[in-house]
Amino acid sequence: MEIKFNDRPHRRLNILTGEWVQVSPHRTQRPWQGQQEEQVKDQKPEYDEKCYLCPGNSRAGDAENPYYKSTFAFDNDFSALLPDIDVDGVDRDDLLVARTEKGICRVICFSPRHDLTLPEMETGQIRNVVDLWVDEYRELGSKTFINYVQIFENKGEMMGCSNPHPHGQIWAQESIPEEPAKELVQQQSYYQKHGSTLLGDYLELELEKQERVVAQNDHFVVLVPFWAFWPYETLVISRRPFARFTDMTPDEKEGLADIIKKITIKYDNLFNISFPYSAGFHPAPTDGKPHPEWHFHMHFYPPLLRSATIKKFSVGYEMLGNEQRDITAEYAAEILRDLPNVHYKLQ
Ligand code: H2U
Ligand code: ZN
Repeated sequence: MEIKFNDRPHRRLNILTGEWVQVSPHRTQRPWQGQQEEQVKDQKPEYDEKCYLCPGNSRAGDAENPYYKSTFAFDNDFSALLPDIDVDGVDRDDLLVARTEKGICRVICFSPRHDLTLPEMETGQIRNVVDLWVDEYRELGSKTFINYVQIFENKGEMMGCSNPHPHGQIWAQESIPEEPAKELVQQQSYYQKHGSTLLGDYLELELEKQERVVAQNDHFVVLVPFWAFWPYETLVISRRPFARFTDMTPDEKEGLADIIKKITIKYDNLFNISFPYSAGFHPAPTDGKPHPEWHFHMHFYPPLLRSATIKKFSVGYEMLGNEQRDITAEYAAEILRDLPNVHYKLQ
């Protein structure tokens, strides 16, 4: 079953959220310009005395970082969520509705080195980050008031990242946030109907077709989803349908580190820059339910469009009407797939 209207405006269904994306491929008939930036030699030092994440430095308040050698996690000094608040709520005639929300925010340093990013770290070092994510998911998720553990990374100033030191964040909270909540509904209804996971069956189809697959290893596949919204959006799907960070075998943890390295190298090689994105995991909720429907995956949402400086703006029609994209998912996948697997700084 092929799309016969790939040169015409059409809509594609995001099966994970149940929302439609408008695709307008006829607007980009122009060929890929391959526009790459001058290779700017990064001037960042291995250690920055002014960085609040570097080993031994002080942070907001009077907290001080240890001289960590691998990874390091701490409670966010400006946590958006707090664990110790009294439960309260209002509902004024279905018109003014609110309730308190408990949670914990953490910051995760990926490396003591100020000048590295995930694609430039060794797979073994990324594996240490994977192990930390697993530990944090287990520990935070085991608290009775934590029903979802959202692990993510904002990379690059364009994404509002405040510091180049390689780091990510975790927001763990009582409610299941909106995005995973939509995915829960979609995955549950598919599982009830078909008896298999939505992403497992989707992955099988994509592996048959190959046209949207970007890279893979024995345990994970990274592809541009059929319904991608961001120009170079990708989805990392586990081959085995498991639900949680804590379900991963040692080999799968290794595989996750490897696939993260693979896709982030390709991203950096797209414009020969440290490629900005927001990325994060969608594991099953930690609400004590079994979640046989849930299929572990990771999203990469990069904002860049045609060059290192041209950003896709999600405004106008997108704010008021519908998400929309020009280049097709297939086209983006082809570009990413063909990029070198060696980081441009090492080429
Ligand atoms: P970004 O990933 O968006 O750059 O955020 C970094 C986080 O680090 C941010 O949430 C926290 C901020 O609250 N932070 C500390 O916890 N301590 C500090 O001393 C500075 C920043
Ligand atoms: Zn630093």
